Amino acid sequence: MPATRFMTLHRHILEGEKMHPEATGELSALLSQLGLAAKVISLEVNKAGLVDIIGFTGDSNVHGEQVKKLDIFAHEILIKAMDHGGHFCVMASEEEEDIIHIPKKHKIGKYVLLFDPLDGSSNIDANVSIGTIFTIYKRITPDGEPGTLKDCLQEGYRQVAAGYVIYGSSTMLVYTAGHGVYGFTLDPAFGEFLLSHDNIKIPANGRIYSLNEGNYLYWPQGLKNYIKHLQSNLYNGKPFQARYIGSMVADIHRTLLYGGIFIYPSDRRNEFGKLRLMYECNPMAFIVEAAGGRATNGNQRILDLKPESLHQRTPIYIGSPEDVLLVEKFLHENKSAE
Ligand code: P6P
Repeated sequence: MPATRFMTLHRHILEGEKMHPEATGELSALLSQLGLAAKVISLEVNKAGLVDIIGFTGDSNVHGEQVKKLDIFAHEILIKAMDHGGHFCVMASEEEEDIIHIPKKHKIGKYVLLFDPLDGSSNIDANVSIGTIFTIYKRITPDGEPGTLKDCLQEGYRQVAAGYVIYGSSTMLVYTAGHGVYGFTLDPAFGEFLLSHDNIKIPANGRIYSLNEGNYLYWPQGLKNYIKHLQSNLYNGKPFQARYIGSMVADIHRTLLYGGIFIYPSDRRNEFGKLRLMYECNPMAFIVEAAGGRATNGNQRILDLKPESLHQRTPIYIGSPEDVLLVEKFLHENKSAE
């Protein structure tokens, strides 16, 4: 029986804590709580396709409960699951313009939680994989006080843990607490996340490039040259492969496991690209770097970017280190051509 056969998420987090004396039980508790929220969201996401079939009216279901948009549902589940455990001093969500305060009746903790509750949810009707992305920081304002925006706007290298849940052919939770990247697959029979991908390492390079080529006209010249370079050459004697799901969690999950590069660039229409720094690019960069990969905005390491606002966007080039370094070379060589 493989050693990891019944390594649950909760047990793995506890074991991880034993290896790092500086860790407190708190991180384990809140990561396990996130796993619980993921199970609840997974249940709802997986039956979303049935909404029309089982007679939900779209506004309220057969039980008279209001059927919410899935991303609002996921947002509310995460808040309900995480706001009372006494772990956090403040939270922030892609679905909420401002920071989310911990209700006065709950104990205030020393951590900060930022999340994108359901990234790619516009794909749900086509049954395309979507995901939840989360990141955890330690607060930097005095303990005991309500957390502030300052606690939320920390550079990515200060993350304590980060992870994502991908709701696909199976539901997987991938996380890092800075010491390796671990993937857990939800076993619906047990209702447990079981370790399925131990200590994930991204390949040094890969055959797959992933970006929305529909925006070619607006790309920087260096990126056009890079993609043409890939299309004019072979990878170990075979053509490169273009794969683009249009769901960041799914595209980066594939990149993490198979290698290659995911790109959402700035372009002539969007100076900072589309993806959000604080709760999309930073957590993904933290995970990919922990797996031996690289993540930059074309010039600077994503994790070193100084945040200015909660929902700011950043271009992102992320994946196998050799592939990210190569696209950066093309971008730098053509900087003057912009
Ligand atoms: P485009 C989904 O809407 C999302 O926010 C990310 O998950 C995904 O990577 C990106 O947008 C896709 O954007 O412009 O290619 O449709």
